[in-house]
Order: sequence, then structure tokens, then C-alpha cells
Amino acid sequence: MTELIKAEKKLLDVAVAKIKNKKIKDILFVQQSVLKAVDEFMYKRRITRILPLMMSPITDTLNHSVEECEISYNNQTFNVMKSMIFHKQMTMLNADIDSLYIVSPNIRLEMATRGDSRHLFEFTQVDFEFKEKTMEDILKFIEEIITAIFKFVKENCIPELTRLGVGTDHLNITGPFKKYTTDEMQAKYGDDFEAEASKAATEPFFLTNHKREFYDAEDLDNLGTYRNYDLIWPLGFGEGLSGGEREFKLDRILLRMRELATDENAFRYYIELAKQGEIFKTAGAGFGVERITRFITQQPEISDVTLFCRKPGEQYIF
Ligand code: ASN
Repeated sequence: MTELIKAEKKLLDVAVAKIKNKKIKDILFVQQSVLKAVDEFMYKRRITRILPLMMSPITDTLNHSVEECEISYNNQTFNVMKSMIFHKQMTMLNADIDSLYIVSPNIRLEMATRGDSRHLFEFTQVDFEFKEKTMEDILKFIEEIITAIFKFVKENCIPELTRLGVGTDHLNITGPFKKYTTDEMQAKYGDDFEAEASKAATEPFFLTNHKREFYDAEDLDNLGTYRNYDLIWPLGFGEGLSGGEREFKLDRILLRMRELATDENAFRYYIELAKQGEIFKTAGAGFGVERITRFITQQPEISDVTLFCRKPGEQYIF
């Protein structure tokens, strides 16, 4: 039988210690409560739930580079899902569906340098999309769902939060979330504005107007600004959600693709649908489940809320 070498034994010890960690059961109950609150909230509003995919010929282009992960099967090439953005848009082809959500596992093989306290290369997001809605509608929806989640956690997770040594003050939201543009925050805090503004804040807030993926809509009344948004957790926990209104007209999609040097051939079926007027005006967003769990349980590291962590730059055996 093969004996483990010393370094391998150490990896095993670390993995086992993580699984046996005394805090994890309470943290996972909080996470389970978040997902239950999400389901109840969506169910009451009859928002269609679709199941996630794990691979597809097209997936999110993202606004930062990651290592590609392609799978060949049956003479076709699939990519692992970076997000369900295009499948959210495709689902809207069904005339009866005007709102949807997915609890969606995503793989983004981040360069190891992104190994910080909030990036995982495999994570889960609650992703949603609405037909004919605007940025303002979605920001309101986000405030409502986050308020509902915090309320549910406060009603159901007091023993867990108490054992974890965190109160509920950070879950008390007093009003609509404040909105800032990224330019405004950059002028105030410099290049690391997201982290700095998050540290200075005591309530979640929105950052709007990032130049990002081709599918995020530019403001036609104010070219050079974008109808997209992030939700930033306060107390230094950083970005927790991103979304936007979508480009849906063929000329706009092509223009944005060309600006971002997108492979148009890979998106030829998508472009064809846009030509046929079958990409609709929609808006949506997605928030990271591990990140909201980390914020609610006030854990220093994203790896603290997972049993089987996927943090860039580390070695894993399970
Ligand atoms: N879920 C995000 C959105 O709706 C996309 C992403 O995760 N990159 O815009």
C-alpha cells in the first residue's frame, strides 16, 4: 500500500481539521436559512426557478481573465459555467416566463493572484432576471430580498449567531441602500475604492456604472455610463452582488462585442437571435451565497464558510 509522504499527511490533516471545525455546523445552518429565505421570497412572488447547468458551449465572458476550462464531448466543446447569464436571457424566449432565478454553481478559474479573503474559484450564486425591468426596479428588488433574508436569519438563527459570537446589529437595515457611482467612489478613495468604501460603510450600498461585459447595457441617454450595479457589503466585506440592464438590440450588442473584442463566431447563435429580435429587454443580478454567509456570520475569510474550500493558489485533496 502507498504511504503518504510528510507533505501529503499535512494536507490530509488540514482537510480533516477543516471538516471537523466546530463553527461550521452553525455557519452552514445560517447559509441554509439564507437559501430557505430566498426560496420562500421567490415562491411567494411566483418567480420561476430553473435548475443550474454545469457546462455549456457558451458561458459568461466575464470582465476579467480566468483560465479557460473546456470539456470535449461527442465532437462538441463545452465550457464549465462561469455564470448562467446567457441562459437567463434564453429562458426569456418563453413568452410565459417573465421572471426567473437559479441557485447556480459557477466555476471561474481565477489566476492564483486573486487569492484574497473573498474569491473562490468554485462558488454558488443566487442569480435572477426579469423581463422589461429597469435598473431602478432591480435595485428595489435587491433591497427587498436582502431585507427579507436578514429578517429570516434574525428570526431563525439567533442560537447560531450567538454561538458564533456575532450579534445582529449588522443585519439591521434602516433605509434604502445608498447609491454611488464608481467614479464618485474612485475620486474619494482612489483605485482601491471598493475595499475602502466597504470598510467605511456600516450598511450595504450600491455602486453603479462600471464598464463591463458586452451584455451590460450602456445608458443611451448618457453614453459612456452603464446601467449596471454591484452591491457592496459593509464593514470591509466587499462586493457581494453584480448585475445590470442588458443590451438587447443587435447593433448595440455588436458594438459592445467589438469594443470588448468578443469572439463573435462563438456567439453566432446568440447574435442570430438578436437579429430576429428574440433577445429581450431584461435586467437582473446575482449574489454570492458564500459571500452573504460570510457577511452574516462575520467570518474573516471566505474559506471559513465552506467545508470544501476552493480558494485560488491552494492545494486541495477533497
Ligand atoms: N449574475 C451576474 C449578472 O446577472 C453575472 C455574473 O455573475 N457575472 O449580471
